Amino acid sequence: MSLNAKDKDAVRGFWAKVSSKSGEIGGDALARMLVVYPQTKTYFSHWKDLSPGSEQVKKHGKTVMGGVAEAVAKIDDLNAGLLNLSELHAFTLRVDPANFKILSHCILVVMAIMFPKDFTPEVHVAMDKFLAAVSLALAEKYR
Ligand code: HNI
Repeated sequence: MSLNAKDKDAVRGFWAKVSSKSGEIGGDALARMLVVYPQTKTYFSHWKDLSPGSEQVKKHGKTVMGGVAEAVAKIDDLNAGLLNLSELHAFTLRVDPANFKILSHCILVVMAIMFPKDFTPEVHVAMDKFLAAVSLALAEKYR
């Protein structure tokens, strides 16, 4: 299930097209996660407003996509590249890794909506594999 050279090219190419909108992608994806999978709200109970479009949702959406940008840059060694983020999510935030799959799904949905032309089946499968690899790398430090 690892990314081959063609997948990596597809991820880099698609990211180059969409990265200037990554804040919006992240905000929408996070908002969908919180609405469609309300069990994910527990991790953000310290926020004032968890509704779609709130300042905190928008800001954190941007932050998360900063992590995705870092992952694109470190696509050849995600475990090393995402080590700090993995430690943070495992030991400090204690996010159940099942939620990485949920957020990845929401990111894919938003990318497909925002970029219907560029989100070809080839890009779809490459981004799906990439986000699965990112999720695996984020869960790397759990045990
Ligand atoms: Ni996540 C903080 C990246 C999935 C809950 N998260 C971050 C930060 C980044 C980040 C970057 C900020 C780190 C820092 O402050 O140094 N998170 C990512 C990425 C993914 C992801 C790239 C997957 C694609 N995080 C998730 C999921 C959850 C989650 C699925 C829970 C459902 N993350 C958090 C929480 C914080 C967080 C909670 C702290 C936010 C805050 O405001 O306290």
